Amino acid sequence: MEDKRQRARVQGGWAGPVNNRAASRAASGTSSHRNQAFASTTQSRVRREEQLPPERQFVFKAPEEVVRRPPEPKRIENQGVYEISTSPSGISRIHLIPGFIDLNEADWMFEQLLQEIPWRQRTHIRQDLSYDEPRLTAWYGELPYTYSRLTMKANADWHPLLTMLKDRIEDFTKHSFNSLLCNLYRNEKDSVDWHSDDEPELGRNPVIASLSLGATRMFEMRKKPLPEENNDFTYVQRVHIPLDHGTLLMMEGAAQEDWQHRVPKEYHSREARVNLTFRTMYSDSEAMRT
Ligand SMILES: O=C(O)CCC(=O)C(=O)O
Repeated sequence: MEDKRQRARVQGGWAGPVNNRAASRAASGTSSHRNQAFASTTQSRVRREEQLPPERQFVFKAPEEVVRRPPEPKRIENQGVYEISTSPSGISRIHLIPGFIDLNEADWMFEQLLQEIPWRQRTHIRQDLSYDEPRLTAWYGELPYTYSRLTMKANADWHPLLTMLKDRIEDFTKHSFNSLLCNLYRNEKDSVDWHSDDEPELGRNPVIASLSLGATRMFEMRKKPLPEENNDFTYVQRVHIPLDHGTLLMMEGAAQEDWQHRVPKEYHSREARVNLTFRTMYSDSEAMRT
């Protein structure tokens, strides 16, 4: 037993008996003595292992480690229809149409919207603190629009260019819209934070048509985590879509129920960008039926 305790277990087999003279020289002597002692024990161990039948030789297997990594964001930049997920609430679909408005037209439309839309700065109140939204907005439609406890009074008089764009988008998409949220990002510091367009007045599975003019900005989407993830977004699926001058983006199906989106601030300077999101708003009782 004593002898056993003195021996070290090495790579699955018992090491040979310690060479006492070499060991005591190694303990008290110079480093070259110590190296010699180490070499001789290693050699005797290798010799011993060579003598073991293969089934008794130790084979090192690294433990299978479960490493969980956040998935790489999927980048969507080409024209097409993309099913970005199929559950838990059904199919979430993105339809991207770069160049929906050609560049020359997009240039004058952008200038006109910049000058002629009644852009307003809105203020939010969160935990009794008020702060300015990091962008300017305007709301068109028959009904006021409430989000983040802020109600926007509707502009009933649509600018003729907005009516023309609404008609063009309706023709192309075969969906009709009665409301429009206009966003003006003055520069790279303007943004919109993570949210879903899931207000009850939009009904279930709303179709949102979003037209971008001006500077290219990244539109980011992230999937809402399952309940067992306790609201932790670390490992959720992500989609990045660069939205440039004249691009139309459609979000459909469960894209609001199962996903959130944002336009983050940028670290490099950006010119202004106008974004128009066309939607359909229902009165309370209509929304209950959709
Ligand atoms: O500017 C954008 O592309 C997105 C705007 C947006 O998320 C919104 O109006 O709800």
